[in-house]
Amino acid sequence: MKLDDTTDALLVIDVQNDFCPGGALAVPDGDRIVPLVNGLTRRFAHAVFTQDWHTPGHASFATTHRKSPYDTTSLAYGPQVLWPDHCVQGTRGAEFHPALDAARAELVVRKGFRPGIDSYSAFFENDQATRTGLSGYLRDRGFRHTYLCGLALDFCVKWSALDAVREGFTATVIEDVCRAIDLNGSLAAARKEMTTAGVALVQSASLFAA
Ligand code: VGL
Ligand code: ZN
Repeated sequence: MKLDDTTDALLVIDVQNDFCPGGALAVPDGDRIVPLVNGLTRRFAHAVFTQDWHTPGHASFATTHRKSPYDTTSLAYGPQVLWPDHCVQGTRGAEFHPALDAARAELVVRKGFRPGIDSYSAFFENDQATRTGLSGYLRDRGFRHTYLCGLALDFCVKWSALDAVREGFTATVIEDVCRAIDLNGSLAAARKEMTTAGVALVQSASLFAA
């Protein structure tokens, strides 16, 4: 596979303390990808990072509904998994992992800051209608191909990849530079959904093979 510096953008999804071991919504081995992400940001000419950025008492938090984490509830836009409180604006948990080289980010997209709407995707909030502005940004800059890595593969990375395709970009998920939550088979389901939608799943080594 050959990368093109003018049309290809790396999307680094939610590599934040709360998604790493010790964090509020820790993804198993989430921190293990950090050196690999740093390697990718040096190989790609352009990178956009996302940051899950919730208000206190956010509608996606179980505590807000006096329910248990990982229960499902119904919000105005449909079913919503309820999460432990995580990535609250301005907290340490919401910061990027300290070893992540975020200096290479040309744009940081914050998402999930509307108190009543969750936002897994870097492109649309979970109502599937409210835009983050990322499509317009990528188009304005002439990018056509997105390459995704980060946390979590079966939630924010998946939703971002599906929306990238829906918005007319190609999407390639760099699987070994992701980790999954894997809630009730969500990882296998995510792989299937992405493949069906035309998202490519690759290993990082194949990107740079001669
Ligand atoms: C995420 C659940 C809730 C993610 C964010 O980054 O995958 N998952 N908020
Ligand atoms: Zn979240």
